[in-house]
Amino acid sequence: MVSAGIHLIRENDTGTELATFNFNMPRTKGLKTSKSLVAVVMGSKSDWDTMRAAAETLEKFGVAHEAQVMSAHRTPGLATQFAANADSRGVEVIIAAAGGAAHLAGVIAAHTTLPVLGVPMTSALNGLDSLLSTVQMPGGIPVGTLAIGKAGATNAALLAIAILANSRPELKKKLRDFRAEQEKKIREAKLD
Ligand code: AIR
Repeated sequence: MVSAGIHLIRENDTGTELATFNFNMPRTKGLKTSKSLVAVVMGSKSDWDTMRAAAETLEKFGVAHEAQVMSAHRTPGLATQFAANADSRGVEVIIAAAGGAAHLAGVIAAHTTLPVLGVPMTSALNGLDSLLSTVQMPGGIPVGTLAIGKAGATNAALLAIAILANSRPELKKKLRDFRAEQEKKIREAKLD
């Protein structure tokens, strides 16, 4: 058994397929293959409460994605294997979240040329350790680092969508509509 959660939304010829696999599932066949465009990975199941916001945002935009637990320290082989295989599986953007000594995004980035977006998780040090561990990459191996916590999770998904939207006009339209709706809500906000 592994402590992992996989939440897959796939696009196929007939539309969008959603499959959610429970945590603590038996893993006997190695890495799952899928047509996910965005892969969301996180260092611990305890990060999922925050990273759910990334998955939900991708879901809202109808972007095929998957989510999985892996750790740069606790499952280093899985993290490197995942990163090395992601490109050939059709993944176009990886979102990697971790807290504390947050090395997951950096390790993933070291093993792929796909864009890697890092999300620092809150921690015993309020996420500052996670932020610095994720953002301070040596020149040559970039990690695009977002804000600490839920805002970072949501924005990582929006940034992944923006990257994908460069070659997908329908996604660009959805992003523009989202911004317009957001602006409308704020303009119409009434205070007590
Ligand atoms: N973590 C897991 N492996 C390496 C790191 N840095 C992080 C997780 C989580 C934190 O450690 O990303 O934010 C605490 O994990 P846990 O499993 O103890 O709750």
